[in-house]
Amino acid sequence: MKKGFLLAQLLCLCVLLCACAPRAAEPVKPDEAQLTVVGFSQVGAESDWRLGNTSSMVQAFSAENGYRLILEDAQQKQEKQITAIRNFINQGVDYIVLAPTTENGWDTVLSEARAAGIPVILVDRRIEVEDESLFTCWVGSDFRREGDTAARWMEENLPETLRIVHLQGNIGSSAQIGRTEGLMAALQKHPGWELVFQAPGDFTQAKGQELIESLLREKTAFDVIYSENDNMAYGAIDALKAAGLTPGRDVSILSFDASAAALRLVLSGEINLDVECNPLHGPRVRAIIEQLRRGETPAKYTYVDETSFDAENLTEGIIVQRGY
Ligand code: GYE
Repeated sequence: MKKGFLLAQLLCLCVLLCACAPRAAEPVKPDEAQLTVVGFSQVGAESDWRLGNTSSMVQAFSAENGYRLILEDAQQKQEKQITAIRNFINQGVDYIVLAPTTENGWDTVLSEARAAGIPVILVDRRIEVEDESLFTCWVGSDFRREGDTAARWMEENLPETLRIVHLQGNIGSSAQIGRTEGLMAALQKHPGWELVFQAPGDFTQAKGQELIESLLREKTAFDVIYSENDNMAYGAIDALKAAGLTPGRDVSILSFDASAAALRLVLSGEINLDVECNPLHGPRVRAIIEQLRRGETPAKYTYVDETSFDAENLTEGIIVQRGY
């Protein structure tokens, strides 16, 4: 009986204490209805570059910044992007941001977005449309210039006789088209350069590894791998090492993106040149949307400033500061 009474008293005390205790400060939730809604159709999650790009967009379009981001991953399939854009239109988003898989095939769906009065901002890769007013503007990299940079490095640093293996990105994407054009133009100028193999590795590590493994199995001889992104280069490096070759020495490796992990391989000598391609577009796209909201007209095309890294100019300090 006494025990029961004590228990009841304790319980009352607890209830009282809980009621009086100051509440932990709850974060002030931004008013959902006030947020600007942005539908972002992303290519996929095929590479470190892409992951860096997605997280840059997610950070830039946070609720704290006044946005609600609807992110759709298209798994590298254009049909999925078209469906995502149609869903954004149905949901009545304020802005559509599109990172297009390939350059062609956008006229119809972008006409639908225009009919619905939703501005479309392109990021990263470009598109080919009959009517350029179907999109508001584009921000991204100069992929042809990136290809030319890699080719120039080969001219200046490698012998005049070269057997080249070319791992391409997804065929029809701007990154593939520009980087391939740079190499093709240089091949025309160098009779001693021979293209011994060329195939798409879809920007993935697994495909890069698979392609180099099969070349080594067939005993194809080559001196250089021109890999259109870092992830395919990682796969190529694994395949070379497994065959007892030293990447960067037995076979020169050129790559694109220059993510922190790849720059470490430049420092250790396994990648000879990495051409920078910056994925941190979130703040750039947000600045464009803010311009539009103020009634201003952003530049139709904005190129990001980029460089390239080899053993000559790369430092630990540069790698530490990389955001991707
Ligand atoms: O180089 C590659 C990614 O379009 C620039 O796509 C982008 C490319 C990037 O998968 O890693």
